[in-house]
Formats: sequence, structure tokens, C-alpha cells
Amino acid sequence: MKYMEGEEKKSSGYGKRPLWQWILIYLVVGGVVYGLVYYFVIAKKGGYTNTYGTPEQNQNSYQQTNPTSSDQAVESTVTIANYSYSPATLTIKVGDTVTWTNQDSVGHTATADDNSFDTGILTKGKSGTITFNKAGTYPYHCTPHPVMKGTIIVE
Ligand SMILES: [Cu+2]
Repeated sequence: MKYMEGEEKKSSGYGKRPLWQWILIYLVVGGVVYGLVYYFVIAKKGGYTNTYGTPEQNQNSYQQTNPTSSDQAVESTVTIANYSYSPATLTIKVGDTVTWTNQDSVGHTATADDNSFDTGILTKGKSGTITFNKAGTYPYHCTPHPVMKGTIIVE
């Protein structure tokens, strides 16, 4: 009888299956809910980091370019029109670039008097860019028209 009671107890223990089922249901439902919440939180976080991440990355890239942009070369332009440079005298900083753009139908150059730079012949609408890496005063002229004169002052 004791053995049987034990059997009964065991069977009664197995009779607590609904509890196990509840635990299983709890675990499964809890797991699914946790998974869903986790998924949405991650998805939202991912979405937020994407929305915030891009400007931050932009800010970072700006911050990266800002230190260089303060030292960054300034691009100045000189227009060649009516056989003259405008402005005739241009003051820039070391590392800056100057772009000559010819608006005349006649070809012009910007050629340093000391030949330290030369744009070569610029036909109408064409541009030539020179970077000045050394301080100094650079008088220049147009090779085909030596009367055309200009000066670049690099500080
Ligand atoms: Cu010329």
C-alpha cells in the first residue's frame, strides 16, 4: 500500500502537469513578449541611433574638417576680362589657391615674372589654378600680352 501510495503520490505529482504547462506557457509567452519587447527596443534604439547617428557622424566629420577648414586653403579667383586681371592685386595666405578664369575670347595666361608659376594659355571660359605655398610677392603677366600685369601677395 505504501508503494502504491508512493505511486499515487508520484501520479499525483504527475497530476500537477497543468502547473508545468502554466510554467511552460509562462516561459513561452514571457519569452515571446521579452523577445518582442527586446526586438522593438533594439529596433527603436537602432532607429534612434540611425537618426541621431547620421548628424553626429556629420558633426564628427565637420569637427574633423573644421580644424583643417580653419587652416584650409582659401580659393580665390581672378577674372581675366578685357585684357586685364581683376583684381589686379590679390592678397592671399600661404597654402591658398588662386584660380584665373578667362572671359575674353582671346587666350591669356597668368605667368609669374620669375616663372615660378604659369597657368598656360587659357582660352575663353577656361580656368587655371595655382597653389601658393611660399610667402612672397608674385608679380605676373600675360605671356601673349605682356602689358597685362597683376600681382599675387602671399602672406
Ligand atoms: Cu593676355
